[in-house]
Amino acid sequence: MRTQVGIIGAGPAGLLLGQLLHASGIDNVILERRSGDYVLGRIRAGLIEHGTVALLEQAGCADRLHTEGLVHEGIELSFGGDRHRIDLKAPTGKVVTVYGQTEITRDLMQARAAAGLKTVYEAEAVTPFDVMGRPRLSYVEHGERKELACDFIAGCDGFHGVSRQAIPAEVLRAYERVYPFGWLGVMVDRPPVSDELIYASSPRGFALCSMRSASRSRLYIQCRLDDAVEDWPDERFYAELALRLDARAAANLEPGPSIEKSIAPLRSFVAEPMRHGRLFLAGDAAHIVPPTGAKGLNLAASDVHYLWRGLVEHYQEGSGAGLDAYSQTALARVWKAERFSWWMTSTLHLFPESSGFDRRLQEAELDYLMSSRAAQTTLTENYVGLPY
Ligand code: RFL
Ligand code: PHB
Repeated sequence: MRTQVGIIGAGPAGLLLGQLLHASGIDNVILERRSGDYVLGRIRAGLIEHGTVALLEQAGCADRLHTEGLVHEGIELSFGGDRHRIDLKAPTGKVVTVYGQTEITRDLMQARAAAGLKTVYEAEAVTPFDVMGRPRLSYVEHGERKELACDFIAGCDGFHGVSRQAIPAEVLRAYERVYPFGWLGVMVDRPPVSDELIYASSPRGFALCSMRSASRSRLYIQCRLDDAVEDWPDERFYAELALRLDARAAANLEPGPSIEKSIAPLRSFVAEPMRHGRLFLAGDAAHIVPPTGAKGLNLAASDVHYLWRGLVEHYQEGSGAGLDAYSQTALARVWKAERFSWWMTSTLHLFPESSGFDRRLQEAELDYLMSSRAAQTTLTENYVGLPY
């Protein structure tokens, strides 16, 4: 089998790249380790930048997002017993959209199926070969060993994928910070606590009240790294969440039976470079951010934007300039999102080892934020998404 671009991974990065390439007349095949249902069952991101929305439009996959997505013009910060609104639209002219990663994935999968593009689900032992010469992907399908020859390989296989490992250790540099806590997330069919997202910083730790629709909430609390989901029956979760919110938000919280509950550790990670020969990394395969800034999926989308434009330049104009600049261009934006996500995490969470001095600094940071237009502009222009 032969294709122009062999894509590893059918998460949002791989599926979006596939649709954009198809829209530009570039042939591609996706190899995915899991089943389609498994991929759709992973509950993750919920907040989409305007740039990501524009890419989904260009891919022809934004119709449902525009009817069902919730447009938000602000966020709320809860600390010191009060709630404070930060307007996103006034300083930036931009808004964000609440639309689940599961729904984006579903829309992209349906469009891919409708276009008749090839996706091999449950592809085992996917391995890139000869990425400096004539790239190939070997894999096992239904017990049979197969090979896909391609011009380029896009490694969109997430943090635990194989493509980053195909870059030799002497070439790859990794930068990492692991945070001493995780997020416990609960999905529940109850209306949102507020019309906008509430990011709460409290002496008991961080909490976030997000949503998926007018009748479905997505709620998170900071938890210990050694906590297990079984340690957090629903009653304990809601009691702890209420203690971390201002009184008005706590009064609005409607407990209900959780329909999903999971724990995610928090990590910052960047691998450089994002290109090795004809192999290009995109999304979580190259970098991870803690979810506090809502940047992970949106960074995957901006990588895909640069890679898509580079591949279009190569095939339509015979120029390698975009592909040659890919790693540097993508990393410049990645590091700014890393900085912002680290800052949001550091400002809002309770660090087990923090001193009284550290906590006073956090309070001063939040106080400054609410009293300074400049500080709010810095937050908002990063939160709505820096330009591509
Ligand atoms: P994914 O989604 O991990 O997809 C990678 C795909 O590759 C497959 N794969 C392989 N396929 C073949 N062979 C192999 N050897 C393979 N190894 C792996 C996997 O099965 C999978 O299908 O990476 P991608 O596409 O780069 O997308 C990244 C996003 O999923 C991620 O950044 C976001 O979910 C992060 N994130 C958020 N991002 C936002 O922009 N806004 C948010 O509000 C937001 N909230 C979140 C989040 C992540 C969270 N968790 C659980 C980490 C909230 C949470 C709690
Ligand atoms: C979510 O809705 O899952 C979500 C929203 C904002 C974040 C993180 C997660 O910062």
